[in-house]
Amino acid sequence: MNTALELLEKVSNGDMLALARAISLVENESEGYQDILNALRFDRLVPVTGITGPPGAGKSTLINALANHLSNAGKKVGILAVDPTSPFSRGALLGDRVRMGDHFRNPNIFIRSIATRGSLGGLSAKTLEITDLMKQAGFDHILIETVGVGQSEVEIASLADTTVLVLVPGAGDEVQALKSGIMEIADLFVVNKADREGADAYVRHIQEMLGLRSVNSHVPVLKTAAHTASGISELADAIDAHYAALVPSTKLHLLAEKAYRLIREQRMKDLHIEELEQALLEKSKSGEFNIYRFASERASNKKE
Ligand SMILES: Nc1nc2c(ncn2[C@@H]2O[C@H](COP(=O)(O)OP(=O)(O)OP(=O)(O)O)[C@@H](O)[C@H]2O)c(=O)[nH]1
Ligand SMILES: [Mg+2]
Repeated sequence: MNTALELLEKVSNGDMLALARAISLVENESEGYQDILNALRFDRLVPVTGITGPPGAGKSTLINALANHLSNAGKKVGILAVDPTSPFSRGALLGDRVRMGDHFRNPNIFIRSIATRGSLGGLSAKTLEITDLMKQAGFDHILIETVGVGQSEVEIASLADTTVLVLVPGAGDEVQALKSGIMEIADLFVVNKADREGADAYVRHIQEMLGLRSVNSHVPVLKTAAHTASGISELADAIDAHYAALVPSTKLHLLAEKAYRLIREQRMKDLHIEELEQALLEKSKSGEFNIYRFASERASNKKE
């Protein structure tokens, strides 16, 4: 057996050090990473919950409280924080550890930060793969934190079984968050920092907005104060209920979206604008040149 597969074996035995190493291997596409992915098993169902929302909404604090709650109920929890800052900046990692600090010595909770693709946030290119890898390690629940900027909320929705949108009463980002299309993809709304003024009015506001849309007018809107764990057990119950109610057609759709993304990535792998420029340099000068024929030939991999 090669070393990558030996590593996966250790992951499957619940070795957290091996899991950390395997995640790095996949994140960096190091030798053997494809072997690991190809050997993953999908026979054990592990609920994946994505927690998204504007910067500072309290996502990490909420995940911290939720993980505590699950751990107290005897569950093992894997947390993946998709951090907009670089993996090479130790500050970011430490920052997350400080905020999720309670769990440092809790053997039931594993925390890992991975970098996003771009400096503006969004998901890491390998979030899907790393989530599936984490599923091998015997967790009962996986929680993923992403900052809700641009496309990332929509991406997380295709990756998580349950997508939770965390908002804060009176925050400047609220209108933007509500407009950005996330209303349609959130399975649960959380109004966090409910210890602040205006929480009830804000809950009503969200409910009204949801009521205007027939697609998801039934979506629960919960209130939490994550820093004191208030409302966390209700949130955990709502997540469980959503997961339990997932119908086979929704699961199939989620799976198809994942497959679509993976196939698209593989197809795009050899496509680079610089290389196209090189290839076009001579060709485009010829009177015979036709960009549609060129593109079709390229797409079917017939490089002349
Ligand atoms: N008053 C109050 N403060 C809270 C609550 N939840 C979180 N906070 C505080 O809000 C600040 C931001 O919390 P985080 O959990 O780091 O927020 P985040 O959404 O993870 O932030 P980013 O990852 O930077 O986007 C921290 O100072 C928390 O202590 C809450 O329910 N009430
Ligand atoms: Mg955070």
